[in-house]
Amino acid sequence: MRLLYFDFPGRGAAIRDALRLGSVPFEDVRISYPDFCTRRAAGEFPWDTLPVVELPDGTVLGQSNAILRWAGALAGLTPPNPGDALRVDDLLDNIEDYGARVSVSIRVVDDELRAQLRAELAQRWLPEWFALLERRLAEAGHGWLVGAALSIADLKALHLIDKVINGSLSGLHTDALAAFPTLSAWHVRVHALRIHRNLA
Ligand SMILES: N[C@@H](CCC(=O)N[C@@H](CS)C(=O)NCC(=O)O)C(=O)O
Repeated sequence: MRLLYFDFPGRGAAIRDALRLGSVPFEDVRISYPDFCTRRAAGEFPWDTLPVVELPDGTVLGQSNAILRWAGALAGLTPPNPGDALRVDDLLDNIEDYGARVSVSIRVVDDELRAQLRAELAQRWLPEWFALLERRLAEAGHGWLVGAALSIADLKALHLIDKVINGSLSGLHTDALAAFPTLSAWHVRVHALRIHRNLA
């Protein structure tokens, strides 16, 4: 089986993590943007976007949350009971919503508008999102976003949070989690698990 994505974390990182944590064999194919454009023009990708997964039976699919759920099922990182599986899905869609706000601020070409969008993210959207995640962690009560174990929701949230606090996006602050102690502790916990499993 092959996973096709760009050579950066983006929407690929949680899928790669899930497959690796579950010791699921896969080929981690990294595609350059020019190569993507050529292959997209040739109609190679089902939705003209990445990530894409190619299964051994020839099935080719490409929606990141669908692929992540499938990877989670193979890896044992989706909860078995329907209520918790719903909670995971709820979070995956929520993370896409906040990710879209971040993506807009990356794609925009006007510097002034970018600075304005980043200020809104830093002052409003990210603190709001972090507070919501803190509440989810408190409700779940076991140190993970859903249930009593790490799930694909933790992995997807981790990679978007890392993107907004790693200092690569101007106007967003590396200490943005400091006001959220439960989320900060979770962030350390998920990274510790990744390091322990040689993912970092
Ligand atoms: N809803 C899709 C969105 C996929 C998507 O927008 N992928 C981006 C990379 S994260 C892409 O392929 N961008 C290339 C482009 O639009 O030129 C999913 O979740 O997989």
